[in-house]
Amino acid sequence: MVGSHLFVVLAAVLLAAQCAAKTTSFWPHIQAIEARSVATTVPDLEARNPPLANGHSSVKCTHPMQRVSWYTLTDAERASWTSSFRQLSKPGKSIFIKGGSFMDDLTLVHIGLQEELHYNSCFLPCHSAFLRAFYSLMRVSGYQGREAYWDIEHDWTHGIQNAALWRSLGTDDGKGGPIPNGPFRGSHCGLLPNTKKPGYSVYKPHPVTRHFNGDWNAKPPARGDMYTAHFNQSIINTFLAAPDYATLRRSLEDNIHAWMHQAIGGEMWLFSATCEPAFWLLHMEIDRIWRSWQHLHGTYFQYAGHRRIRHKDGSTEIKVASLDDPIDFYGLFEKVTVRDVMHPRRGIMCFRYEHLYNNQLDTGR
Ligand SMILES: [Cu+2]
Repeated sequence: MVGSHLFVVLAAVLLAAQCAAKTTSFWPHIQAIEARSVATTVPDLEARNPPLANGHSSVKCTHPMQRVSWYTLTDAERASWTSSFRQLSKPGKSIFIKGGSFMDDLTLVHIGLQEELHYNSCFLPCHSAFLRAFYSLMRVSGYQGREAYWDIEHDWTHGIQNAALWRSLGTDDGKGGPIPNGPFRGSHCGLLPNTKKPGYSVYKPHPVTRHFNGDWNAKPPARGDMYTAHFNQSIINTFLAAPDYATLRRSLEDNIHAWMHQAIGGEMWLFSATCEPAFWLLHMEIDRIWRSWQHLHGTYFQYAGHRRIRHKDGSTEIKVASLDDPIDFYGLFEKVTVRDVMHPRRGIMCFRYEHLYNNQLDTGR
């Protein structure tokens, strides 16, 4: 038990350190805000049928997009997902970077907004909006299938390292090098985070790397079980039992999120993880756990904690999080507020999960 706590702490510390060394001094301030905001959580009643921000007219979600397990996709859908992802990563179509790819645009956003997207309340809704941006670009790149998540419950019995997913996405090479096999063999990523200037990207096309491992401390990292032992029904139950949004967000981000980023390793451990196909499947799984929690607790608009903003002059500001906080991906994607992505079938969202955790069906309007 102590060991696993240590893992959580270590995971948090390492990822936070990677985000920005400067944040350390904020922790007491952040804790004060988190403590305060739990008590001021917006009850769902008040947030029901909320008006949309920025003059979006209320559009009815009549045909929700199906979100299914990667293993439920048909062979044709998986093949289409793969070729569209490769299409998306082809240079030439970038909105932000001359000669870059759509994937570079997504990576630029993920690196640029690293502090807005991680280790604060927006982690869940911001990545939900980010998934929507990804699938919009996937469709522009030819994808016509259903959206997919990696249901880790399918794989924890036999070991994450043995997951059938790696037959679809390829494995690692055991040394932390480029993807050695499968349809993503030799895939390239356009950008890398500038390690000296958080939020800044360097245009440096390089092969997407992986380094599957199951121990933070082993040097060199050994494949091990990719933390399989930590994923089971009881950890899911812990997530689902979170008493409030802030607690849920913290435990999802520190636990399954950080551990799986670490277990896949290589590119996945950088803010350019967007180039790793598993990133999108993992993040939809995290979204599915959040949506399972919302459904179980009957609360779609519960949102609390702190918001982190990095200003142009390099200073960072911490505020109390609100449903009115903007989500702005530099204009790559419509500018919305957190409120617009809180409900799976309201605001700009329109999807339904094939299965939610705790044997729930994603019912309701
Ligand atoms: Cu992220």
